Amino acid sequence: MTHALLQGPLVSNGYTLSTAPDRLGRLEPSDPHAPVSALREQYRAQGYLWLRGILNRDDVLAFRGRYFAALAETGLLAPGSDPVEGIYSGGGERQDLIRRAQHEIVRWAAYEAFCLAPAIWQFYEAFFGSPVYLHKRKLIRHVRPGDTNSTGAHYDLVYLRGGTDTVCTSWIPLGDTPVAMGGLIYLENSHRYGRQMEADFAARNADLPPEERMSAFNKNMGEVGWLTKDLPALADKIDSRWLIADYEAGDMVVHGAYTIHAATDNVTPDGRLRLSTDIRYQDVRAEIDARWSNHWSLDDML
Ligand SMILES: O=C(O)CCC(=O)C(=O)O
Repeated sequence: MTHALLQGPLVSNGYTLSTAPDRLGRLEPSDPHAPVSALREQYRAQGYLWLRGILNRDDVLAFRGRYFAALAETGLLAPGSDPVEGIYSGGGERQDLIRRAQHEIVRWAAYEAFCLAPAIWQFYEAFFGSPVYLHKRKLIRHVRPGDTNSTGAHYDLVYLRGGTDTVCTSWIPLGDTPVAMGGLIYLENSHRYGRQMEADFAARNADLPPEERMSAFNKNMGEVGWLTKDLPALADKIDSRWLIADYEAGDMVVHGAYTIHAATDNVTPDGRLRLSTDIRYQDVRAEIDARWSNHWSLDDML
């Protein structure tokens, strides 16, 4: 696969990210084979780990091919193209068929097996120092080139308040995902700020009935649980940098429940769809958010 280099500005939901060195930086890579004590320390300091090459590249690419092959009848892919490339048709795809296929894909044994790759659960088992639980609710998403809707700034505990705040998210690029394809970006050192924000929300949510209190969609929360779509303003507000990365198939980033992250638009000129999955792991003995015990569906309100 080729790497499309970034040729223009980085944009998210219509907001252009500043390229000033105090507003934009690069993710720090980690060696998945480093001693676990060093990885824990790096995670504690940074709020994330970018584990380069933790997964077998060929397995990841095979899964990318399998996903797009399953969408072959939807009109998403350029006619005659190889599913593993994931080249966008340019329009006219059937959203109803895509949704139906995605509901099926999150139930595939092959997807479950991918999420349970020994490299992943063994990493977490060492990292947590305990047996590991994988949440049943798992998300897989493709992003079309030219789509101007990207994930807004948020931290994950907003959606997982019914369980432990030591839960970790694995974001796995399913295919090479250079910056131009709009991979996940992190707000540097934001896990401390996220913790503070959650304490503020908890105070404001205190009078709500229990179910509403933990909802990402209650009256005190922003649009779909996001803090904002205006990524540059948030970086200014907390005087921080958005961290970007050229991800490769085989990489996995791990982030904590308070680490603020978002995504940028897929502006790759080569027409490739960004594909990724985001899935959650935790210590099996810690509190589990029961709302995540079902497969993802469009209307699950989480
Ligand atoms: O892939 C994305 O655009 C968002 C993923 C995300 O928010 C997460 O991994 O928690």
